[in-house]
Amino acid sequence: MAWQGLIQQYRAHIPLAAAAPVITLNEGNTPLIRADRLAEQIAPGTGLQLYLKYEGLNPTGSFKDRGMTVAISQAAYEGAKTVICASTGNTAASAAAYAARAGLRCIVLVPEGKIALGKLAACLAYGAEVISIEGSFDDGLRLVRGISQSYPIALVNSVNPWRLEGQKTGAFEICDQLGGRAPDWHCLPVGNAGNISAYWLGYKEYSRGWPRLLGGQAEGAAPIVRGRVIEKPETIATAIRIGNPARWQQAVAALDESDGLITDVSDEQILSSWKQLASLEGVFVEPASATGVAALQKEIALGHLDPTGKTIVCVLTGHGLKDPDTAIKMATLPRSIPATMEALIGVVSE
Ligand code: AN7
Repeated sequence: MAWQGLIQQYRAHIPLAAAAPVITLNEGNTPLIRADRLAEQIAPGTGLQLYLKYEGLNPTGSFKDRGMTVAISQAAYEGAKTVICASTGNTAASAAAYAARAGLRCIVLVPEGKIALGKLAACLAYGAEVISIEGSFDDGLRLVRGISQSYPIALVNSVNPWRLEGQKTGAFEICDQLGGRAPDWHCLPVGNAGNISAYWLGYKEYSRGWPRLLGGQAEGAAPIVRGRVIEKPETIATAIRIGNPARWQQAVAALDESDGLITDVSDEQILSSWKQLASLEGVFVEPASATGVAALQKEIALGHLDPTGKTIVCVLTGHGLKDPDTAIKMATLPRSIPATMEALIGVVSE
């Protein structure tokens, strides 16, 4: 049967009431792409089998749709009229889309000047009420947690357990796509730490084996790596510009249980992996999404992770078109030539 979204596919694993409406955009079922050229760059001659779980191909361009289909379905079932979230951008775009589909009012708080253009454009198009706050994501999360306690407004950040119920299905898909087994290592960016927590739930629940988790944080926004709140997080990877992750303890528990690692990578390392993904594999992601790959490269180089003969999955969390500004800033801009054959021949024969 045609794919109708992850609730339909995995309903037996998701504790939604039978009478709950299913608000879906047919999210999930994203490709697991073999990345041999990238593997050869980062671990030559080791037989590393590297795969990319391309979550940017979800309906609003990020992995957030997995959790949002469930959270908005549950909010609609509970009779909510308004949903709210704080966001670095992707949660906001996803909430806005699913809320539109469910006919709910949607309010999103974003950090002023620190949301990528594609995310803002999408939120506005979906008709969300976008509020720019003079502060960080962490300030926004504090505000929406407060307001949802005293007003009849459903909070759809990943502190909402229904979000994880949807996001854990990424682990189910990876196991299925690998022929019924978990990878040896599972690498991903860590911001508010919802996704790493959800993947670990998913692997445990699906029982096809357990990978070791490798989390990557940006150097200027690495509270879990440093073991302390970062008051003013900074990174070019604005999606993970988060200094006090809501699911911090759960992420640490998942890392411990999986015998995993968490490490920080510089913006330069993130952008280098971001560039390699596009130029070696044809996979265009937003910068934050390359953080898992950058963390993998770093840990292999340091000798903390032996890639020999291993199956390793990197989750690419958001699409490249989310952040066109960074892509253009990083690029050599197109050259201009006269519209003549002579000029073109001059270029191709250089
Ligand atoms: C592309 O949208 O927090 O560790 O408000 O957009 O589960 O937070 C985004 C997070 C990784 C980190 N990659 O995931 C938000 C938000 C991308 C992201 C993360 C985010 P979590």
